[in-house]
Amino acid sequence: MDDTDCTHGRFSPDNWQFGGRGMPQLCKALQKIALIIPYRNRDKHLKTWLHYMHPFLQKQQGDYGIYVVEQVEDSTFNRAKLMNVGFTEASKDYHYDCFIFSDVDIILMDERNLYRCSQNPKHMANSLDKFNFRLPYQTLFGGIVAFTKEQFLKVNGFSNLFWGWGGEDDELYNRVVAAGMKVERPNPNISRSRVLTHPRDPGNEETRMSLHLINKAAQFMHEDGLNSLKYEIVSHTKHKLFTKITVNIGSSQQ
Ligand code: UDH
Ligand code: MN
Repeated sequence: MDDTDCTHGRFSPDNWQFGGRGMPQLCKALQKIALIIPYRNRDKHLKTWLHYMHPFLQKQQGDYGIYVVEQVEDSTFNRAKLMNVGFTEASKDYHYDCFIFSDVDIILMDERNLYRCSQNPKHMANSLDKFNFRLPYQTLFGGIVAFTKEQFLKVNGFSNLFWGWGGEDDELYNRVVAAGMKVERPNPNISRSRVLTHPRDPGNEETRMSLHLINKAAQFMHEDGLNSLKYEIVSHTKHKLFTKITVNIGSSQQ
């Protein structure tokens, strides 16, 4: 996949729709990209992210939509399950064929780093300022990952069972390997990114509860994921710069 048909187009402000959808005017993008952001109570980060990333995506001639998936209050945060909801709901909106799952607090620094999917699932947060632009460990798969629809279906999405901070990204890495794919990464000189600093959020404490599942990815991936996902939509609103999906995903007690 490449975007050579879309590098000379121009992005026009007319080609803009509510719900955070943008598309180039004078060319046809090869990939239709949904950006999925797991979210709760990070208004300042979201504003910053939108401020930097819309122009970034437009300069890259992206045909894209931004989905902020908000977990309703009062249960422990579940980043991975929100990603699965985002994938499922965005797929009902438009024929997206590339899904980029992104934390709200990572801003790419170099426009050559294409927000696009590749032949293999792609880990895009491999060069963060907070880690001195180095990969802290070889199997790191957190922050931002890009999957084609086919790749994401092949791993049955994320596990739904990781409540609280940590582990869901390592489990997804193991799914990718178990499905016979490998992880790609952009050149770290190009993928340099800035991380907005913050303390740990209440309701997202580090958990060891589900960590035993990481090594069982191959065993459970076909029964835990997109095909076992349950949720209730609380609201689905198209704002100017993003589509916000507020969702009740239950709690670890259920
Ligand atoms: N998120 C929210 N709200 C929350 C928790 C998480 O929106 O209450 C989302 C958000 O998109 C965030 C992502 O989930 O970027 C990942 O969560 P995180 O940013 O808390 O994870 P990270 O690994 O931080 O960046 C861990 C805690 C940092 C403590 C640092 C103390 N120096
Ligand atoms: Mn963070």
